[in-house]
Formats: sequence, C-alpha cells, structure tokens
Amino acid sequence: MTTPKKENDRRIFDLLGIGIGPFNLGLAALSEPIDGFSCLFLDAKTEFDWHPGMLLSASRLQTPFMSDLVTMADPTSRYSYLNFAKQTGRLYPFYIRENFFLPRNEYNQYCQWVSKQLSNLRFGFKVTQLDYNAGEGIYHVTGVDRRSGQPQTYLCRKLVLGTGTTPYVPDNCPMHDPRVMHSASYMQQKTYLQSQSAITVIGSGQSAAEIFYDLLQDIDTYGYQLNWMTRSPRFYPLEYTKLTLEMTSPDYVDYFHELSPEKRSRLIANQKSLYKGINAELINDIYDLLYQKRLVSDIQCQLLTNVALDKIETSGDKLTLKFNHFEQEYALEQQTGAVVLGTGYQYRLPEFIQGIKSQIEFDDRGQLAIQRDYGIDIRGDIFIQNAGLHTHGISSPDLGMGCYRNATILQAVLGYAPYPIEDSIAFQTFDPTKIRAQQNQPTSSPHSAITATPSKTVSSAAQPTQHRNVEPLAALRISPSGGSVSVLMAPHKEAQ
Ligand SMILES: Cc1cc2nc3c(=O)[nH]c(=O)nc-3n(C[C@@H](O)[C@@H](O)[C@H](O)COP(=O)(O)OP(=O)(O)OC[C@H]3O[C@@H](n4cnc5c(N)ncnc54)[C@H](O)[C@@H]3O)c2cc1C
Repeated sequence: MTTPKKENDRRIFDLLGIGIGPFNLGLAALSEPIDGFSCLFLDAKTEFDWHPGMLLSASRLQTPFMSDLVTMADPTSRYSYLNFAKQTGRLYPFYIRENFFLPRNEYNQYCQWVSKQLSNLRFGFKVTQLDYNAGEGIYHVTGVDRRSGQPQTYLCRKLVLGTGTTPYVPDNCPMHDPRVMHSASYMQQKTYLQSQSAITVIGSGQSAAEIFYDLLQDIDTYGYQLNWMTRSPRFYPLEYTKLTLEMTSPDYVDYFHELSPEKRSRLIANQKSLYKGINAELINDIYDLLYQKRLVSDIQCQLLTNVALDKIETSGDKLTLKFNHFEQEYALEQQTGAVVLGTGYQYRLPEFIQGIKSQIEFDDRGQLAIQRDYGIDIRGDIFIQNAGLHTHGISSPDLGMGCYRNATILQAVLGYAPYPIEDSIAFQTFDPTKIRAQQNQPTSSPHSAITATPSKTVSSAAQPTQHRNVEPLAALRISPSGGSVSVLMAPHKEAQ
C-alpha cells in the first residue's frame, strides 16, 4: 500500500473502501500494485469470512474459478486463484480434478489467503458515520475499533461502499423465536435443527436447495420429518446456457443501463431464473437422494410448490405455519419444530450514510441512481458495489463481473484505466441500434481493437506515469464476432 499523503499533518487516503466482502477485497488486491495510490479498506468483522453460515461441505461456487478476485482484470496478478493453488501445493490436484467450480470452502480459504497478504486492509473496524468537508473536498469516515472500543476517523478523497446485502426476512416471520431462522445462519444452527422432530425449509433458491439436500442426507439417522415449501410454481433451475451467460457481460450492462427504470424493473422481474434459480445438477442430486432414501427407509418428506407463507404461529410446543396455495386458493396448515427461511438477501443503504445522504442521487422511485461507472453521488466521488440489480442488471451480485466493475471504478477514480477494460465480448448484439454502427466500424483485427476511453474524473492523487507497466487511457475492445456474426435478442421476450 502506498502511504497516504500528509497534509497539515493529517493522513489523507486517495480512496477508502467500506466493507471487505469479495468485491472490495478484489478492489484492494487490484489497487495495491498501483504506485502513488493510497487506499485502505475497512471491515467490521475481525477477519475475512465469506457467508460462514452457508459454508456447507458439499456446496460449490456457481461461477468458475476465474471469477476469483483479480483474474478477469489481471490474469498475471499474484492474487489469482491459480497462484493460491500453486503456493499452497494444490495446483496439481486442481488440474487433475478437472472441475472449474471451486468448493465454497476453498474459495473462502483463497480469499483469506489474499486478505492476509494485503497491507491495505483493516478488520475489526465498524464504520458508523460519514461526513464531508466541502471546503477541502475530504470525507471523514468515523468508526469504532471492535477490540479497543475506541472511535477513530479516517480521511479520504474517494469512497467505495462494499457493505454487501443483508438477509431478507418477510414481515410476517417472528425472528425473536429461536425456532425461526434465516438460511444465512444455517451452519451455526444445524445441530439444533437436527434435534427437532420436523424441519421446514421455505423458498426455492440455491440456499434453500442446499439446506434441504444437506438435511436430507441425515434424515434416516435423526428420523426427522423434512418439508420444503415454496411459493414458486416449480423448483426451477438457474439458467446456465452459453448464449444466456452472455447477459453477464459489459455489453449487456451497457444495454440494460440505457433502458428506462420502468423497463429495467420489468426485465429484472422476468429474469429470476438467470440469477435466482437452483443449479440444475443440485436439483437432480436432490431427486436421486430422495429416490435412494426411499428405497431403504420410510422417510417423512413433503415438497410443495405454489404455497405462500401467510403466518407463523409460535404459541405451543410446535410452530404452526399457515400457507395459501395460489392456484387452488386453498389454505393449509403445517406443524413443525423449526423453520429455515431461504428467502434471499436484499440491499439496504447503510445507516452511516446519513451525514452525506443529500449528496447521493436517487431516482423517482427512491432507489439509488447508480451511474454507468458505479458512481452514486453528485461529484463522482462515491462508488458502490453489488447494489445495482435495478440499474446494471443480473451481473450486479455476480462474482465473475467483480473484476470488471473494479477496473471500471479504478478508471473513474484515477482518470486512466490501470487494467484494460473489455467493452464488447458477446457474439450477440443486445442493442439493435449498434448493428449499423458495428457494420460501419473498420476493424484492424477480427478479435480486438483498442479504443481510448474518455475519463470522467481525474484524480489529483495518482498519475498514469506512476503506474506499473500498464498503458494509461487504454481500454481493450474485444469483439469475438469481429462484427460479422450477430445474434439479435430482445431480452424481455423468451428466446425462440
Ligand atoms: C451463500 C451465498 C453464496 C453465493 N455464491 C455465489 C457464487 O457462487 N457466485 C457468485 O457469482 N455469487 C455468489 N453469491 C453472490 C455474491 O454477490 C456474494 O457472495 C458476495 O459475498 C457479495 O460480496 P460483497 O463484497 O458485495 O459483500 P459481502 O460478502 O456481503 O461483504 C460485505 C462486508 O461488509 C462489511 N460491513 C457491512 N457494514 C459495515 C460497516 N458499517 N463497517 C464495516 N464493515 C461493514 C461486512 O462485515 C461484510 O464483511 C453468493 C451469495 C450467497 C449469500
């Protein structure tokens, strides 16, 4: 880390990151080699730990290992997964395993390995307040050291909010009752859950499916009844076909961001199977395990779709769950010992933002108006990670697009692109108006062209010349189609 400059005996960082989940950890790893650029990343946790309540032994990443912290921006970085595998003696086993999808536990170990090598991270520091000194153009980031309980304030010129999403709990769920829990705390509650005579899992996303599968493995050992209820019309798979995966791309972000907020919100509602479904492989594993278990014992299992949870009654020894079946308009009740809510996660603007909220831009619906370069304020000083499902589309929570977003944020902060940014990778064209432009564009090479990217903000902090061996203001434009192949797709309609 480059030491922050001292002004009037105060240390002022060029950039402060709040929250160290995978996205800001990736930004820290990409920032560290940049000469003359001082940054610090803060996290309330005492160490990096990725969704510890969902580190099930059989779970794996839903994105390939190249969705690590740095590779898609800089494949030569020493913070890549492959370097981690090499340094920890795992490269050959990884090679022989021939599986792109890392166990979730291994991804966590990899991130912890990176976090231990970076000098620009500070754990155990919870940010509680942000203020802005307009005269100096400096942000004051105040928080509390969790070990000492002492307050401290850091100063910086730019900010990146990476506080992640929080578990979503429907209003009608009494979380004060210890028998009702969110999937985010599953591993901590597993022993308790397995002591119950009946367990109900609600929801049909990946987390709910993984928990159902995990509990199903032991159903005959513990003898509990296991129920899986969802309001979705079916246990639907995550769509993972290649032309659809092209919608997790800079091209699609461009297209999506240009649409009106109304159109974007309609689209996102129709794209659930692209980011919320269950791995098809896991759905089949669940089926096969149900089949095997039924062969050897009379297991008690109930799977029901189309049922919305109306109420959880907590009086009495058992919980009473009241559901409504959508299609039949039929009310049903279920007695159970404990409930696991696989109801997902949502973004909430952190409380500490209050002091600078007037500088943040919101749309007519009160949602964050996130700019194309992930900026959220009037000056272009504050950037945000993983909060733009409504502005940047399905790639917002995707680990595979983290490097792209971080390279884009760095370009906006520094005024030059320290890492080349691909702006066109898809074979298909999402925006029909671009076809004519592509046809008229001379391409020197069928696979690449260099375009200069105009910079929005020029940092007083780091200068292009100070950076290592990366060309300033260069953005790589890669078009695999070379302009000759074009698959037109209107994403709001089913592809035929
Ligand atoms: C169980 C699970 C599995 C997933 N698997 C995948 C996958 O395989 N592939 C994929 O593409 N995506 C996956 N995702 C989605 C992906 O977006 C998240 O996994 C990822 O963790 C998001 O990273 P983040 O950096 O936004 O935030 P988080 O990982 O949520 O981290 C946010 C951090 O901010 C800190 N923080 C919050 N408030 C403060 C504060 N006031 N002061 C200081 N620190 C603070 C928190 O302590 C936390 O460490 C998964 C999500 C879940 C829940």
